[in-house]
Amino acid sequence: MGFLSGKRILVLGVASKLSIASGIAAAMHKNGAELAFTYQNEKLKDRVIKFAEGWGSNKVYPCDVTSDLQISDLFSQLGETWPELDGIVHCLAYAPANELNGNYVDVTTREGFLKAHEISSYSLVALAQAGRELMKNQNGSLLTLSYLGALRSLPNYNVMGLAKASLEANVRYMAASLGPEGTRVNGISAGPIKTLAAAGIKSFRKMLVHNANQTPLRRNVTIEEVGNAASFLCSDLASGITGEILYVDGGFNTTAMGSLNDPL
Ligand code: NAD
Ligand code: 0WE
Repeated sequence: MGFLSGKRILVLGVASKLSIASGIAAAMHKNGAELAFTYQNEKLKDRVIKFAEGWGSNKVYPCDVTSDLQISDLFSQLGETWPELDGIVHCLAYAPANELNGNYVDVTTREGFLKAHEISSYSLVALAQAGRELMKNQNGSLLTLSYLGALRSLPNYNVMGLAKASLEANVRYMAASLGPEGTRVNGISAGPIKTLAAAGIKSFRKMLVHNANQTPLRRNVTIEEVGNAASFLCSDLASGITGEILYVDGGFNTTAMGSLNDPL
């Protein structure tokens, strides 16, 4: 009997075994949750079906969050076998690659700004609306993934930082909206982790080394560690927590000067 047993949780954002969503799914499965999954496009379908199997699930649905139709179909299909839903894990983001490289003011476009905000922030409230009836009055919770670039500037994160700032405000406004019907809304701000989304980023390896050296724990965090915190936030152990951003970053955000013992 795990602390998530009896909980039915929908996980969006599995793309590979390295995905933060995969770390979350593995931890939630271990702690007894029943899981369902979505995939962004046909290219990812078979892979996500295979991963889902490994976590004891045959519930796998398409959902590109830029499509209102796919979002509404997702919850009507899910509702056929799960009349109640206890959690939604939103583990996705996107900005055009060419806007995540270079001087922010130089590289940002209207189109890229809108796309980044649509996929990375608006989608959270869109999913909450569509899933609202299934989640009502059962102490369910929504969880999203953010990054410190929401609050502080750093090289190249650029328009994603603005989208994460919007996402974090979304968490607070949604917590206020959905609190009266018992639904909690939280975020995890994770330290940098090598995933597919990180693979395309110039100098990501260098950032990982710098980050580890400047972090109180002197290392980067893992998707397992994010998974454990996510499991807690979506469980009844966190029944008093909503509107919160929980840092799983080895303490990086709490320091002002990092470490002076930088071997770089
Ligand atoms: P990932 O590449 O494994 O996952 C990103 C996911 O976003 C993929 O599954 C992709 O299919 C999905 N996605 C993109 N556009 C979509 C759309 N239109 N519709 C549906 N899905 C879409 O990378 P990840 O690092 O695991 O990212 C997951 C989340 O974690 C993101 O919100 C990211 O910002 C956040 N995050 C990542 C890090 C890091 O360093 N990797 C740190 C903090 C927060
Ligand atoms: O949120 C993220 C990455 C999100 C992301 C990644 C990509 C790469 C591929 C969003 N959109 C895209 N679009 C693509 O085409 N992180 C927290 C990881 C990350 O990304 C960075 C970072 C860190 C940390 C980009 C620049 C600087 C730092």
